[in-house]
Amino acid sequence: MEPEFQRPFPALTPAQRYHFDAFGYVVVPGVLSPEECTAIQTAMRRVRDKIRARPAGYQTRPGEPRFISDQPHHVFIGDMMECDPLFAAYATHPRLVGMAEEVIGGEARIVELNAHLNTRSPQYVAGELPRFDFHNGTDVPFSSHTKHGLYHCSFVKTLTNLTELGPDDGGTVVIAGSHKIDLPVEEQIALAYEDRSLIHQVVAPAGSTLLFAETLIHATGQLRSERERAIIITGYGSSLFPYWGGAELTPGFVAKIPARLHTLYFGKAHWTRGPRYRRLTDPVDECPFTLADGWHPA
Ligand SMILES: O=C(O)CCC(=O)C(=O)O
Repeated sequence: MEPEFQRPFPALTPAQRYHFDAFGYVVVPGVLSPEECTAIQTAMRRVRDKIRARPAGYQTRPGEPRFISDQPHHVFIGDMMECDPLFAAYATHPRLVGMAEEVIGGEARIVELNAHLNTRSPQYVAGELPRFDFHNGTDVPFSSHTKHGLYHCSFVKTLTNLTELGPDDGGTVVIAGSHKIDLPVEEQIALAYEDRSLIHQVVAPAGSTLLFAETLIHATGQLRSERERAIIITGYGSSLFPYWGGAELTPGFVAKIPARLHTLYFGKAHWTRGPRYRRLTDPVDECPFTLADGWHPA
């Protein structure tokens, strides 16, 4: 019999869980090693260059990646699951799945996998207070619940920065605490611009993961430095969610997915969502998972 999908539970320390509950996000350092960050970044740049080299009018074939957005200073890559084994390994990284499940409060399925490579925008004006493209992915009353006093959200992202993020390097910005506030998003954004201490920005070493609830209002930060930012993001939903990350996976790829990952890739029907709940003081499961423990399709 095939072994079960081993992933940590709880995946966060009590302090990390408390931070997540208070602010709607937590930054977990050291999820990927420097070598893993370099390998994923190299694969992302290779994919970007390959897409850019396509002839005009190229029709993307099933299983091929595409740009969701293509600007000289910013590419947003979608449909990337099949084009490099490292991307699938990232989406199935046991520690990241464990973090997502802890927030969901049940089994996760992958709903999207994307990457961004960006440099300073040509619209950047030094000294001007930045405005951001703030949004959230789901609304508070529909996607939130609590258990044992802890907040859960049925749509979660694990966003890992593969490059160092200093204060000028465009780390993700969030409106802290907005994951629990059932008020119009536009009103909350206006208030955050009035009191910018509500806007938190990710400043973190490469290999850190921003784990956040998609009820949290967030945006790409303002990149002021000369550096390129590289991030990779998996969206996970409760197991009864559909996949909405672009084209369907190809039958050839689907045939290779091991049985232990079927719920993670395909979800499952009905409300049998595999509840997984912790209490705040439960200690973190310290089992050391690396990218090598993710699934690398041959
Ligand atoms: O670029 C970023 O830091 C944020 C990405 C984002 O907005 C998203 O994944 O929904």
